[in-house]
Amino acid sequence: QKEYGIAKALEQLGVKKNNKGTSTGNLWMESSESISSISPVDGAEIGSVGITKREDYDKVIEKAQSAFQTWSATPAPMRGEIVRQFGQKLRELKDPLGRLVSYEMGKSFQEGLGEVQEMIDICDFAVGLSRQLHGLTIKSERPEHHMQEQWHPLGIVGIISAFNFPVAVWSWNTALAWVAGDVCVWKPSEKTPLTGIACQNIIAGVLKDNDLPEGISCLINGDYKVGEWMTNDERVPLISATGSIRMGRIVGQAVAARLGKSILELGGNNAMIITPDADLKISLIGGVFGAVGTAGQRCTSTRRLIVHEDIYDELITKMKGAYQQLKIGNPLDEKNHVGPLIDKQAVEAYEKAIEKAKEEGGKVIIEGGVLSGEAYESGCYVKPAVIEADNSYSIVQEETFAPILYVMKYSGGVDNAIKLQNGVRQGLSSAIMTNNMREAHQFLSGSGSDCGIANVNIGTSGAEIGGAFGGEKETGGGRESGSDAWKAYMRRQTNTLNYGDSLPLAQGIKFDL
Ligand code: UN1
Repeated sequence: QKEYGIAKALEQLGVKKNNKGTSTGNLWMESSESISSISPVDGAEIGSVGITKREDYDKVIEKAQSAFQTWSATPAPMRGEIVRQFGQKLRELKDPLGRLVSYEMGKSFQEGLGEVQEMIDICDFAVGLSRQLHGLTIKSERPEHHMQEQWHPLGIVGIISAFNFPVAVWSWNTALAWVAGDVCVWKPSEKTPLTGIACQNIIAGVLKDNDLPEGISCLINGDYKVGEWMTNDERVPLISATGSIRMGRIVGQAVAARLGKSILELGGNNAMIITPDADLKISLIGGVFGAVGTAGQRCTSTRRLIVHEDIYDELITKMKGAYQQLKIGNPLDEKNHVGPLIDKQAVEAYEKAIEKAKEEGGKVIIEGGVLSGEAYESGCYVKPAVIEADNSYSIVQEETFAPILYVMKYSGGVDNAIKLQNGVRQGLSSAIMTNNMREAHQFLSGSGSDCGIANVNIGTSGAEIGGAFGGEKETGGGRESGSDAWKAYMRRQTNTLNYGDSLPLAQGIKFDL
């Protein structure tokens, strides 16, 4: 079997067979227990990573606290320079890191490279931002007074990330947090721990080259219990968590109980509306990529297609043709479109969801199924499925992280389609395909899509880093990445300054002694 350059990639990234899993910059701590990383591509064990011990977690937090003293006092543009150097290293290591992402997570090599590109892009964004952490000046109601707003570093940012974007989501958080003057402690998904080691090695090298203190970038590993140490820890003022709604509910409540801050980026149930005025060619590409890209394991994956009855049959025929052309197999082989699911548990969830959809009355349009035999030995490869379903089915209301697309018809005006699209508990991404200006604007209006992301003539997945990323309702409300998402990583301070020699009180209150 071809090796696809994995051994060389691991070497270039400094990832060993057995890795210590707890680190503050360049300092790595021993552990007795470990997590092994199994590739869904071929079922092979790629390597292992040590699980963080409680006492080492405390050491990590102490190192982070002490690094924060130095880092927060470093001018923001100089912090930006460190992020620039990190981005430069990512450019140099784009191929091996993209390859490891593909091999450990299972997404196509192209998408692995795309993920590293997102890291590079957010670094560039953050470097510019490091000179633009602007506050407002505000006119005071009092004579000889100035008012202004300043943004100050927060402290330690705890990052809990998911397997599906094992490196990009971390970098969206860290690149902003670092220029903001914060230090970061990262718990990657236990399903993709080796990409975590690779990233920590890269930033640790940059910190060492610049003689910066241990603790600006820390790594911890383990399951939810290790994550819980952070969510319950008052020394960590902000937790940024990406993952399931179930996880987000637990994390959000724990952080709120200690009145900490959180950024939650949870599940989506993203729909694409296709109206009679849609360009069917781009609708098809956008819809199919959205549903099967990353094997349906993006938060932004297209789960539902809401199609006008007038074009329904034509679209379904075209979908059948497109799905027939999909090549499923080793994601490192560039001729394949669809790689494996992350593990066998995910395969089970996929099978159960299809069963459930059938039980509830769903009509299979494109048959799914688990693939076996040569090239599918890992047991994680499945066929993308399309099921005609009703929006009210309980399974349609849930996010199944797999390539299952539910299609449904609408009739009448676009408001009927928007009602269906909004008729779920999640609110991450949404799309309308139309050349009708009225429909497009209605979709983007306040009574249109209720999602954090709403696109016209573009699919639901593949957002650029320049915009704020996140969603409403059970998606958790957090925003990461571009626009002014940086503000969540800083604390706002309002300053009122009196340069006169009397003390007028606000609201005209008189108080003379
Ligand atoms: C995710 O699935 O958690 O918009 C992130 C997209 C990617 C990021 C997805 N840029 O699909």
